[in-house]
Amino acid sequence: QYHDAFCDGKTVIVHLFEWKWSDIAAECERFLSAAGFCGVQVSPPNEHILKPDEGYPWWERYQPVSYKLESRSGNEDEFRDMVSRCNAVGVRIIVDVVFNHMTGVGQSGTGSGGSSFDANSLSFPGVPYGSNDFTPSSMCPSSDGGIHDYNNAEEVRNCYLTGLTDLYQGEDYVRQEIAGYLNNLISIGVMGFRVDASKHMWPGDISIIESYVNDLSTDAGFPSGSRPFFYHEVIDNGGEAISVDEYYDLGRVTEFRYCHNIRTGIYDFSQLGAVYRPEDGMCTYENAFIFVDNHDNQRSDSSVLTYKNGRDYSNAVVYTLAQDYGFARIMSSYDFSYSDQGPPSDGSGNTNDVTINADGSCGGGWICEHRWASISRMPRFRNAAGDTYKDNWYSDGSTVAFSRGSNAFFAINVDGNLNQNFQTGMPAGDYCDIITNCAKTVTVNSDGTANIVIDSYDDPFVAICQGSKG
Ligand code: LM2
Ligand code: CA
Repeated sequence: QYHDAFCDGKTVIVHLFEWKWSDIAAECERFLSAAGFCGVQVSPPNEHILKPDEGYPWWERYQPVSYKLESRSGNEDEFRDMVSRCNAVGVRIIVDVVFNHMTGVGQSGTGSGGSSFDANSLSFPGVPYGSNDFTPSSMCPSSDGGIHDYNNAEEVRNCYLTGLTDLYQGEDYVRQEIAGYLNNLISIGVMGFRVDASKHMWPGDISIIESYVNDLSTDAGFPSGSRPFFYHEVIDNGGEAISVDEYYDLGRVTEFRYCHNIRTGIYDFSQLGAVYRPEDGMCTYENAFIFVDNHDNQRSDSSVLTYKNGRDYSNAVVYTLAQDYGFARIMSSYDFSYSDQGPPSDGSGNTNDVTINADGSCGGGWICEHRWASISRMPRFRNAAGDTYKDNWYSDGSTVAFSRGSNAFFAINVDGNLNQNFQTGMPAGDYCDIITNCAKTVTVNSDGTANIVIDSYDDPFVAICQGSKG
């Protein structure tokens, strides 16, 4: 319950950060469906603040004004069109939902959907929320009402996160309003939710909200009785009051330690086998939600790999999709030179269309990591590997190789110069290497061994799987 995506065995999602609904609909049809993607995480679709004086920063979207579907990515009609067109080609929509808070204190005016609001009087008539719907200051232990002490769970959950007016999910009216927003999205046909700032909400309150949420829409093609797929954003690097395991009953949980461990492994292959460290309290296999970087840490944490790292980054994403731990999300970014910078736009806050070049790459400032050649082919591998575990593990410091049950085999080599026999665990036959789009063939012998050649430094992998037989 809540832990599974309903994607006919497809297992990889992509975050099309700040894309417009019209572009996402087109991307489902022209690329994601054929590439084997399960779904898309979309930016918050609800009404948000506008900050023209600060150049329309991306984080406007994390300051809700109402639950009207009117945002920088498009209006409600465009959102509905996206959901139905993506569903029609078997690509599901997962919505980033922000309900720990509304706007920051001091903000007032009119939101992206035309609703007025005034955070000073805790007035959000577009929902409507009023002053009784925010966490009473008596429940926040810090002297100024903000969160400072991450060793105090009451403070983390009852005080204001960077000055954002904190909704009181302990109150039934607030739970009903939040569930109403989620149910509206479900009725439109989405598959699930990325819950923003779950660390800052009580698991017991989230559990009640989830219990108010309907099953997925059978009109949208989901099996009757399917529960929405939830994953919760909980930043737990160890050593704080709040840990990921408190959220296991509520869905999957983001595992930020994976971001650091995969970077360590890419720079030191002897560490690649240890991207999951249970001794650190990392999410279990069934609960983990993993990614190489996300929209926050790609701009705030220099100890994660991002698109700016080029080949090291694609190595990290490809390895992430090959290995067996966690439910995986690919980040798809726009280029930025400073952390607040919004998406490519016309300067009046209107986001530009995504441009697709003749060679399939993106232009106009859109990075489209999910279209990088080697990355784009790996959903097919991960889907074929299914829920099999790593087997036939081989590591010598410059090469790591493993099978996924008898479904798939993967090798990565640090110097792009490998010619060696491996046990692949797979049935005999000729398989096409999906990384080279079948330019290379791997012959698996009757004893499961195969000669593996890697001679590319740019794409230093071999990946074969069931269904890639030549
Ligand atoms: C998240 N997960 O828990 C999001 O992934 C993250 O992107 C959000 O922060 C955060 N929680 C709140 O939803 C971003 C951004 C912040 C920004 C907030 C709200 O990283 O910098 O804060 O969204 O827009 C901004 C200002 C900050 C100000 C605050 C309130 O940067 O200086 O604090 O608004 O006005 C006074
Ligand atoms: Ca809170």
